[in-house]
Amino acid sequence: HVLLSMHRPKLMMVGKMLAEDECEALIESARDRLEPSSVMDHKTGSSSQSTVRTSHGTFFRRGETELIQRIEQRLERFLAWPVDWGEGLQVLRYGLDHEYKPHHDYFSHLVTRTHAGQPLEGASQRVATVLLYLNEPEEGGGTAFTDVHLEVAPRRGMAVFFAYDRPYPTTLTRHSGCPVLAGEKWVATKWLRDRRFEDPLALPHPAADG
Ligand code: PD2
Ligand code: ZN
Repeated sequence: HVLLSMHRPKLMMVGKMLAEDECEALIESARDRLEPSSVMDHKTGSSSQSTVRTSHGTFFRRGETELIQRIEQRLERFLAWPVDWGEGLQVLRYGLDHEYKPHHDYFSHLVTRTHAGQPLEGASQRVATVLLYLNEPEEGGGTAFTDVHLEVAPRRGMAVFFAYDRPYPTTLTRHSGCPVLAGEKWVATKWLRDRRFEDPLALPHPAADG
């Protein structure tokens, strides 16, 4: 159900990516484990809370539940991107006036390269984002692509996919989560990497000798 597709920025809106009951179940599985969202400092790579992003959220491990496995497999088929080249799903709740101010999702070169400009060993880069809308706020809460003056209305089960092949503003992927003006907004984010990504939340592998 591709509803809109464009090249600059590389962006797609897709209807019916999730079923109603999947949206509901994802919200319920996240509700009791939400924490204030944080943002990354592009100079140091460390995360902290900020007025840039006032939502609450939680990360799921890749494949953490049967539902998450099903969603990740669907995204893998649809996007032709391996599950283990993606971060775990993050579920976010925005209450009244909560927002995510304009930003890019890729990491600055400052955190993925050494001072000499060499790639940091093992550091993968984000190259695409999938947003999955889990409900519909009464007012506000759209996702705005500020370079091209496009605003996407959150519709339950709909996905927005956008890709940035380089960590540069010329990808035109600067975007924001607009403030929620009435009701609440639930959304899930999946960030895709340019190579296999070790999930930091992954459970340790059982020892080979048991
Ligand atoms: O919730 C959103 O609409 C939104 C907007 C911008 C989410 C993100 N960025 C994100 O999670 O990166
Ligand atoms: Zn974003």
